[in-house]
This record gives sequence, structure tokens and C-alpha cells, in this order.
Amino acid sequence: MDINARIYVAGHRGLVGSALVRRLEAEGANNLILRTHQELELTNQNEVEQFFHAEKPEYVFLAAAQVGGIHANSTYPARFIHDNLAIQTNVIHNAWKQGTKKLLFLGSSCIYPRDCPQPIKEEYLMTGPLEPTNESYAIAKIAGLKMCQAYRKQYGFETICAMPTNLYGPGDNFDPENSHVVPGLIRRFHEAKLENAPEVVIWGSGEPLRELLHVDDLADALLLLMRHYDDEAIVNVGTGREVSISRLASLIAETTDYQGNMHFDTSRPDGTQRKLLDTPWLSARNWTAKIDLPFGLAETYRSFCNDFRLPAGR
Ligand code: GFB
Repeated sequence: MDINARIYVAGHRGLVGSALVRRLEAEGANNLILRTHQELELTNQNEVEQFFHAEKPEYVFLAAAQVGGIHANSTYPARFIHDNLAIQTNVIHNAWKQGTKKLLFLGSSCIYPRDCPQPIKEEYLMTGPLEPTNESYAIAKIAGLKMCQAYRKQYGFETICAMPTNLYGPGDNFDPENSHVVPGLIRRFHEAKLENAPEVVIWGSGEPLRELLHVDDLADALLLLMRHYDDEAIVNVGTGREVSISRLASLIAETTDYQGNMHFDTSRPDGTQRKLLDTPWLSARNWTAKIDLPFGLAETYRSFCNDFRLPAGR
């Protein structure tokens, strides 16, 4: 991929898309094609068709998706399956039709069976039942990766399917209910500190393990894949390191300088117990994530305070 090629980042205002734009611009990209949600409704077939016909991007990063944490996934399953199927179907089909050279599709570690052996190998896909709290999202993402593989097989369209682990970083959605665990807890601890609240509620038992990847590390891996990966097989992207939700909560308490207690609300779901990814392709290239969790959390907390113009923790 020539850095000055016509590169379209779908979803450039989101967590992943904004990290991709930061990274591409840092490398000197000067031909990025970007559209906000207001400018282009990706669930609308006609709008997407016209956009690709007019712009003819050479490379596409498909980072646009309807995403959310465990609560949003289980509360809005219709929105998650509809919007994701529509977005990815429109973008993949029109990219192929208008001669895009390469498209990178983003999936998620939740595509794998709920109870599969750890670390999770790519070949475990579709070998067992999914985690029920995010089944709609996972089914949409499985459909997306199968569509990419089908277009490669039938039309020779160069598609890459990257499956990242749980992500976090600046520019995340910090909604108290609908966000993922890191932004959700950053917000809750921050507010508890400002209000001098005696305790913070953590959803679930605190026992599940999660592998957390900083989105700038993900962007680094995605560029490597776009430049050097050429196979139909899906590719995992992770850090190889796990943290329990209770340990993560303690780290976020330290980051936000919250001195009170934690209460685990077991009426809220735990979701999958573990989902650690095996990453053979990246490991073979000596790729590792560079941003450690305490540093990444501190940076994410700073971005939360800046974005919302809040007084900082320390
Ligand atoms: O990040 P998260 O929402 O998604 O939740 P998943 C991770 C874990 O954190 C669960 C616990 O065990 C939650 O019970 N948790 C504790 C919290 N406190 C909170 C909180 O305040 N907010 C949230 N959100 N969780 C996602 C899928 O599953 O994984 C997505 O929902 C996506 O579709 C992503 O695939 C990779 O890790 O459980």
C-alpha cells in the first residue's frame, strides 16, 4: 500500500478509525477519504453505491460498525445485527465493484465459541455455541468475514479479516451503560471521586479475564496486515496478556486516584470467562503490542478528561 494512495477509512470518528487516521497521517498519508456519519449513511445501499462510484478508493479499512459493551450488545441485538450486516454488505460489495485493490475488514474476538480452548486459534471459528450476550454482533461479524472470503474466492478480491481482542484507548465511547468495560469504569471511578462516593459498582463477579489491546497498537498491526498479509484465513490481533476485571478495576481506581471501595454487582452479567487470542502470524513477524496497560489507561483517562473538559484525576 502506497501511503499516498486513495485510502478510505470507514468509521474514522470511532475508536479504531480515529487511531488508523492518526497513524496514517503520521506516516504522511495525504489522500485519505473520510466521511462522517452525517455525510454518508453506510447502512444506506444507494448512498454507499454513489460514494464508491464517485471516489473509487484504492484501499479500504472497514472500521465502521455498531459497537458497544456487554449491556448494549444484549439490549439492542436487532440494531447490532441489522446495522452491522448492512454496513459491511454495502461497503464490501461496492469496494469490489469499483475496483478497490485491498479491503481490510475488522471483526472481533467474540466471533469464537464461548467455551473454546485458550489461547484461541483462528481454526476454532464455528466449532461451538457463541456467548449469548453478544450473539447478534458475533453473527454479523462472522457473516462479514465469510463475505470477504467468498469475494476473494469467486472474484479474486483481496480482502483481509482481522480479529482484534478487546480494545481501549483515546476517543472511546464513555457512555455509562453502553460502553465497554474500560471507558465505562473510567467514567464511573472519575465521577465517584468527584462526588466523594464511598463505593463504585463493578458489574459481574470481577473474575472474568480480558485481553486488552490499546487501539494505537491495533492500528500498527492493521497497517502491517494491509501491507504484507495476503491470505483468506482470518488473523487474530492481541497482546497475549490477560487481566481480571477486578484487577482492571483496581488499576482504574489508581489511575483516577479514587480512594473508596469497590462493590461487585453479581446481578449484572460476566459474559465470557476468558478470550485470549493466539496470534501466530504476528508472532512470526516478531510483532508485539508496545503500550502497557497502566500507561494506556492513564493516557485514556487524560483523553476522557480533555474531551469532556473535566478536571483531571491527579
Ligand atoms: O467490555 P465488556 O462490556 O464486553 O465487558 P465483553 C467485559 C467485562 O467487564 C464483563 C465487566 O465481565 C463485565 O461484567 N464489567 C464490569 C463491565 N464493570 C463494567 C462496566 O461498567 N461496563 C462494562 N461494559 N463491563 C464484548 C462484546 O464483550 O467484547 C463486544 O460485548 C465485543 O461485542 C467485545 O465483541 C470485544 O468483553 O464481555
